[in-house]
Amino acid sequence: MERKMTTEHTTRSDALMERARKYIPGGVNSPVRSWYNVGMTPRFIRSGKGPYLIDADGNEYIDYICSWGPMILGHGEETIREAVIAAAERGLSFGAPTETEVEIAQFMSERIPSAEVLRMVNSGTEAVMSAIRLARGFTGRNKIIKFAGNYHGHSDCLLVEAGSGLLTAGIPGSAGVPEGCTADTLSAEYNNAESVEKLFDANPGQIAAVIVEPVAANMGVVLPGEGFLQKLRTLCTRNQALLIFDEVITGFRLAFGGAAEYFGITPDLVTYGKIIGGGMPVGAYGGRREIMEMVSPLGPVYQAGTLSGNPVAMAAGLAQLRLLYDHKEDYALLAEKGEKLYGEMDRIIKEKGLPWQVNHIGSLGCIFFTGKAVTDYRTAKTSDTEIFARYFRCMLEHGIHLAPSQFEAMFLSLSHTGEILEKTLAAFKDAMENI
Ligand code: KE4
Repeated sequence: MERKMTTEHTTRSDALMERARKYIPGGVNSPVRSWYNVGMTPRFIRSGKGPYLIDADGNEYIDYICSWGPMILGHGEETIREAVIAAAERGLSFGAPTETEVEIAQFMSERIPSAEVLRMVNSGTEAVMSAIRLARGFTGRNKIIKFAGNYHGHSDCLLVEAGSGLLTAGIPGSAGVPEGCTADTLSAEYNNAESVEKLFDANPGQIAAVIVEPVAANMGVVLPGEGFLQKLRTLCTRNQALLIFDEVITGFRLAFGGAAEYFGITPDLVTYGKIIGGGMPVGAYGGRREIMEMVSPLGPVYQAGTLSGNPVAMAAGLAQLRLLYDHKEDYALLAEKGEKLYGEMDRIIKEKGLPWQVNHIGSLGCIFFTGKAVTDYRTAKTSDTEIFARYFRCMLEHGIHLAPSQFEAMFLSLSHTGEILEKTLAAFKDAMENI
């Protein structure tokens, strides 16, 4: 398709962005969509189908954001669409329990060992915020350990050396968060279990939980080193603290049972988002019954939400989870696609004698423009974000829609065929020769 865009801006996206900036901060409803750090106007998307997005000017892109993870089956999946329409025809929201909420909770509980009981919320942020409050309520302790470069949504106490949009903007925290909110948040080094042990030793009997992205995907993609997650499991058990797996990205992506299944580690609490909503706003947190029964109305840990368990959102999420469960062999297919795409990217880099790094696992991956192996926040930050911006712009010229930040992931879907991957690799090869 002939590309109808200027070297700098697409006409309608440009006009829409100018209008948007009048009414929405930075013209976007989530900072990382602003494309500020790559110096371009974001493409306003009109529609999506499979691996493709169509922008406001009718340009077509191969999409590797996939709504930041939810669209693991590709855009516009028919079964999910039909489920949403059928649910919407019965009404959008009742503020009362519905059968679909029971169905999705039972479906997940019966298949996810670490989520015997679950509570639905409306975002990953809400899921993590609630899980932290629950861990504190259950243990009677206040301190939590998180990892530099991990991002768990934007609740106050977790905006400490966070990843994703904060790392993109080069800010470790946020204005408006009083010191009191983060005073009990301790920051450890990803892939350094000793840094966690030291915090436990320095704060005996005070740490409620350790929260971790079992595969970090908000400082770019950083894999857990051999034994790292197991050591966290051991340290939490030894210190009567809860291990929280933030599986908002990895949940139902690395395996149907997420990173917990993939690495064979059982967390005490798990948080979900993205894929469990099938593209609709859904988050959830879950754990064993004795912990989850601390949550209101049963217990003293309060948490609530007007649209939690929204029937239309539940229908979308349940439809997607059922498809993933019924075709679990597709996880091997996703991994094959990942191996082909990211493995070939790595081969091209090496063939050209470039120092860049490709980290990947399953359908998640990313390129770091640094010569250092990227294993944590410190090494991720050695990446050259200017080269990333040039890479991003070159791939966009080839019609490849990437996350607009060095510190995000590429998301593959089942709809990314071999031909799509070949086109992407051809664009990547050109980018490696010309940025
Ligand atoms: P949401 O509140 O954005 O649904 O989820 C927060 C969250 C929690 N935990 C993890 C591991 C996450 O990755 C996220 C959100 N992910 C980012 C992408 N890196 C969302 C994109 C955005 O902020 O627009």
